[in-house]
Amino acid sequence: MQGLLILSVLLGAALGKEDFVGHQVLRISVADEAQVQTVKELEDLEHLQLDFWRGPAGPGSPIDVRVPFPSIQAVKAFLEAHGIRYTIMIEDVQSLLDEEQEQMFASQSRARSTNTFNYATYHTLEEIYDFIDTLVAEYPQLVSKLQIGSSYEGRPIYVLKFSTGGNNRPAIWIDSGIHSREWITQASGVWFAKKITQDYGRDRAFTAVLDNMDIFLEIVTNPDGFAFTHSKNRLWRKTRSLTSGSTCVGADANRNWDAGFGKAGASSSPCSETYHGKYANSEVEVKSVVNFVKDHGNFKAFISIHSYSQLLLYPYGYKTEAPADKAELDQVAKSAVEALASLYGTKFKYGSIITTIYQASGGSIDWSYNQGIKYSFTFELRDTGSYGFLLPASQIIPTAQETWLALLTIMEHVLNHPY
Ligand code: 0X9
Ligand code: ZN
Repeated sequence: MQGLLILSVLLGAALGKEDFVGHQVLRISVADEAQVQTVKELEDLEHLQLDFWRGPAGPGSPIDVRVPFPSIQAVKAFLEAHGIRYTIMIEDVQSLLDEEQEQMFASQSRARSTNTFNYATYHTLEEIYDFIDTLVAEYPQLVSKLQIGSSYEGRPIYVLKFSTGGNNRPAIWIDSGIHSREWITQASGVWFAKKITQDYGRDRAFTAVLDNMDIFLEIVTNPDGFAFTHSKNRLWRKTRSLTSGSTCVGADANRNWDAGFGKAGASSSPCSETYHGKYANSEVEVKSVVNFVKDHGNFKAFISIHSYSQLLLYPYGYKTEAPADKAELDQVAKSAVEALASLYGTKFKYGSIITTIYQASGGSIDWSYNQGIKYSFTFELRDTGSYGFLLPASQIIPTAQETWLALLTIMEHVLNHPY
């Protein structure tokens, strides 16, 4: 095992991957609004190169931030000087990355069928695209692959269509991986795809869903970013588009939708992790979904899967006004998180984006909701910060299983409440 670890570290270095040696993830506990503002001052100091994994939101909600080794002393001194409490959540980010690489390396094998595919490890883009083709070949009556566009760097963007017939049936949209570093989401997407083929005709409730509705699943919504997380920087979040006049790459694809675009809760700086992009739909990965969903015209639910924090959220993110369907969405969310918790006891909070986390403008589910797709939800999967985006592969299957119960709850509700 030690040998494998050394090998993977050397390999990372040889391939010119960004290293995170000595980087820590701090959890900052902010007591009041003044402390929130103080932490936001830190966010504006670009030379510190801080990477906010969670928040800042309001007083009482924890802020998780990755601090590069050279900034650690300064950040800790700043927090202490202001009387702001913090704990170390991750001592050394690189050691988690090394373990992840080692785990992937130890379990690698080319699956010839989706039965022998290893759902309990993380996979590359190529492996996921191979999986998609294998699944389609195995279940041609149930699954087909649609290419809805090409990424900025020219990779195909695929959506899996699960359908038992009919003509443009009411449909459920599910996307994962719009933020490329949220690896648990693409891994869960792969598991959902297999689950659908297994449960159709066997699970009574799910069979009713698929007998009446189609499901469209976009597993890798940001393929350029995902490829980059494997080749160069495990913690890449944005797209990989170039911005003229800036050396910084990419836009936040969950700030680029035409819903409160450019309002508070997104950044106009191309170097920010929440850069909204040049204009709404400037990112082809967003525009491809927008075109597809509009052309289809019969989506009844739109579900975007993110990580982490264990939340189930509904609109809005860009404004405080409650959506017209708030009472119903809240009820559905409550039932969904109860179903989720029933399997392993994992607790999710639920509510609107802006009241539960923070103001976020240009988000996908605000757009879909404003398009008239009533059942618009965002999940933030495991965990609550012990590993954050670096969730161990041993949690992939349990995470996907519990999330599926919540998805099923939503889908059944959609089926039983036609509109
Ligand atoms: O900030 C985000 O985009 C999401 N959190 S994440 O840590 N995964 O980046 C929250 C998404 C809220 N949803 C929308 N604004 N649609
Ligand atoms: Zn995300």
